[in-house]
Amino acid sequence: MTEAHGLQGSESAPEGAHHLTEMKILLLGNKASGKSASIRTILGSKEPDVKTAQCVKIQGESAGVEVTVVEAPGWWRNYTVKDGPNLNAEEIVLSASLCSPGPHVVLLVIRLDTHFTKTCREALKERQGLFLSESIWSHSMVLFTFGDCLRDTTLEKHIESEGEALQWLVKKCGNRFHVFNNKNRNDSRQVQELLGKIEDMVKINSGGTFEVDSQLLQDFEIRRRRDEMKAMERLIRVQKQKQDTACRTGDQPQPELRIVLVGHRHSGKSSAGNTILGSEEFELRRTSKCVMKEAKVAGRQVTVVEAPGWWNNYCLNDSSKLTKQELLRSASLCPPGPHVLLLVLRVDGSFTKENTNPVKEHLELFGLRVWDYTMVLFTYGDWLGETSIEQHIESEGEALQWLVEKCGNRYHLLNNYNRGDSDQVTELLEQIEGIVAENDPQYYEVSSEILEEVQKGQRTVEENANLSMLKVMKNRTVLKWLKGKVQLFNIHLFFCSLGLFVKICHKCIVLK
Ligand SMILES: Nc1nc2c(ncn2[C@@H]2O[C@H](COP(=O)(O)OP(=O)(O)OP(=O)(O)O)[C@@H](O)[C@H]2O)c(=O)[nH]1
Ligand SMILES: [Mg+2]
Repeated sequence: MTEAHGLQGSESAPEGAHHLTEMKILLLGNKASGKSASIRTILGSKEPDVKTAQCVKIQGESAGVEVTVVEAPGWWRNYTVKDGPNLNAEEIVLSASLCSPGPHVVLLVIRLDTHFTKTCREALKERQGLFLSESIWSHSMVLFTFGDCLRDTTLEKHIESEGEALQWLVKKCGNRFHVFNNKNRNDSRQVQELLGKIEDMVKINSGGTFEVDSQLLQDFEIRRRRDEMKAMERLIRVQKQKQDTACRTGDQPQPELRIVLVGHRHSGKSSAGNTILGSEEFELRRTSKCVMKEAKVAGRQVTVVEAPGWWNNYCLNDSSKLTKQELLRSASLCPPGPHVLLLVLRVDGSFTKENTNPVKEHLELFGLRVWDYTMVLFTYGDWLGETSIEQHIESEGEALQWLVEKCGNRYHLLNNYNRGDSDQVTELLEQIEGIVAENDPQYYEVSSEILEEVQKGQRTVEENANLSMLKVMKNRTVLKWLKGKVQLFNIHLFFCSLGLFVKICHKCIVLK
């Protein structure tokens, strides 16, 4: 059984003696911190795990108390607000409006089994800061999850051993904390004790809830509605574009499609390649060279080339010669040229002004015409949940809108974790066929200058590799020769010493 601790210096209400008849709880925490599991523990429900992209409100009864629990979507544990998409920050603030007039408690959910670093603290502090009120801290409590990992130590000792970042947080929450073992849902005492601690806190706060500034909420709601409208307009525009091209092309699929995947590192290029081809063709590990795979997909012969990614935010000058060389080579690997370049971008991160130049510079290596053949391929569709990709584009702001427009308003969303959804691939292929129909020539022709540059670069790389190989071999021969010499010298030294030794012995015998 998990021991429940917390609220140092004050007794929590005894079991079953709750005075509040209604309790509003808001859960905040990074992704996979155990928010949904904790809600199931509180309400004794058994719903399966789903990733929460939007805030979720669940009502139920727990220990005789009417409980409203709201879960705000999480963030990557090391991501500051700026690193995450705007939608995530918006949802966090709007989550408070789901428990009007405000939550009695904000539970900051933290896993016990992973180190709580300073970066984690900053990320959490920034989310609390979104509500623009210091008073949120007097309504906050740390809820540790993974209580089963505590084993034979106490929570107090864990906090002590974790270091300054966690201690700061616990102190900021007025030393209020509690632990859940979400694997042991039958242990109702852990829930009883949590509700007791919340009641005690509410008493200290004179029964009040944490009320978010209504103007702030209103501003967010207005912004949300504006983005929803713009998202709808974009969607209508895209549908019209698709209808127009369908009219021109008919329903005939292209017999062959050639695709190049480009984007920054870890953007999901290999995973997207696998989703498109319908099997694990690409290894999910970094390669410094292009990889080409092909398969029959929905009646078409599809070739996919993955170009090595550049570091996010690296301008062209920062990228290595090899990366640039391979980027250019990717287009020549599917002769006579790719029908489309899919620029892979993740929807679980932000896309700001700082990201535009790196993307532009790397793409324009192919020449300015490249934009006619480029389409944005968003990955991590699972993180969007119910939110449409159009809403993500609108809420993310001008930089992403600029990029999408630069690609002629062509974009598609993939969830690489849902390989069973073949519709997402067929839709993508149809959209690529639309691009083929619009473009003349139908594929991106690699210009002779670029080809020449690629060949020249390749020759230089090969020459350099040969030179390095020769150098290594030469060094090895010299080393071998030196080793031989050292051995000879050692043998010589051995016999000299032996001679000396025999001479000394001889002298000693003579003297005796
Ligand atoms: N949840 C989720 N994870 C994804 C998705 N797509 C990719 N990933 C994960 O993101 C990580 C990076 O994916 P990769 O496909 O290797 O990315 P990449 O762009 O090929 O990476 P490099 O080749 O190293 O630049 C892997 O852990 C994938 O499992 C997605 O749609 N949803
Ligand atoms: Mg890859």
